Amino acid sequence: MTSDAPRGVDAPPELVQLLTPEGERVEHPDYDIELTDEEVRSLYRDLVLVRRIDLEAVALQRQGELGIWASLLGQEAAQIGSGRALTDADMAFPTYREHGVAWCRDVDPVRLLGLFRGVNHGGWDPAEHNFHLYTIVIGSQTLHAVGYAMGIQRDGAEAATIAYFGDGATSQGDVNESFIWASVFNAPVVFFCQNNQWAISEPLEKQSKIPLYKRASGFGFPGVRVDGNDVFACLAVTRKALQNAREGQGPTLIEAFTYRMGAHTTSDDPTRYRVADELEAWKLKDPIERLKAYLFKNQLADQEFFDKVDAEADALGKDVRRRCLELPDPEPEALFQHVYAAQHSLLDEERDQYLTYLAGFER
Ligand SMILES: Cc1ncc(C[n+]2csc(CCOP(=O)(O)OP(=O)(O)O)c2C)c(N)n1
Ligand SMILES: [Mg+2]
Repeated sequence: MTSDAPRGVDAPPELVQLLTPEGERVEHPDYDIELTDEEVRSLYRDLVLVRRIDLEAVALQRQGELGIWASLLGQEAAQIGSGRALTDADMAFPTYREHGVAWCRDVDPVRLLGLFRGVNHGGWDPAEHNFHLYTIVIGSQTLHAVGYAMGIQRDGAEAATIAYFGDGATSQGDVNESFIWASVFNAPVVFFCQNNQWAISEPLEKQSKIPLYKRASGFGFPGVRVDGNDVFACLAVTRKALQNAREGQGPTLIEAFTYRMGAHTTSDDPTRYRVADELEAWKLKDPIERLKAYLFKNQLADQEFFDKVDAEADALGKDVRRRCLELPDPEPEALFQHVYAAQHSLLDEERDQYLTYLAGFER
């Protein structure tokens, strides 16, 4: 990276890329991907629809309908590419920004909104979707993913787990401990780090002196850096890492080199700590635009197709908004449910006390 280039923009030579920002298909000696035209169009549709869900959620927050929202803007390819690499049997452990992966796991977007609206504590059954609940405590889900991976390893399952986390999370003890456990127990886990260059207002250079993917070698497993705005490369690299994990070759660290184009969350104002040039430079690497250019150039899709996807996105946005506003408020006693698998006398007592207290007010 030259010193005057905006942060993270110059593609480092070791980056796995199969689709350039201009929409040109390129070869890579270690990674290739065979996709039908229909599959490529389907990836495009995924990218557009998750961006639309995200946009609607930001608008809902601005209108006071959500408490907060963590936007995935710019990270769609990293999430759809890796999410579509998973089999039904694989288990994903997300942070709070993995709306694109949730989409791939068939979690209704309104369920995500329920969490940010404060009407539930999770909103979906992880076992039903093989998609764990969102985790706000930075990095802790990597330990859960490794524990789960060690479990399925002992079951002899043909499956792997994938742990999502950010660049900032790599500085957490939990993440480093999970790397050690995964390494020495050869756990079938893929660590998928979305390096979006920022941890709220902390830039990447405050997390690491070396590229993040290189950390893996110190723990004894392979690390690879992929263009996180290239859905083909993210799919190919994650597929291979998951397959290696399922075949008993242990963990891989994937660093998806991308950029958080929005604010950290709707509570954040990135103009306070980063320059506009940086965002402008990354807009040229937009994950959706490059796939659109590829589809156009290769005559895999026409204007009618793009219009249809846009219309579908608008309808989805409307539907998500309507159903979000219709989400019922939970009963106060819901707070005490699902705390433990079995009933607990102390909780029962606390719930009764709370309900007696509430009964003292007019409702
Ligand atoms: C253990 C812990 N420490 C601090 C925080 C506050 N916090 C929330 S998000 C965040 C930054 C995370 O950055 P990164 O891992 O790069 O993920 P990104 O939000 O960029 O996707 C921090 C410090 C937290 N949630 N958990
Ligand atoms: Mg980050």
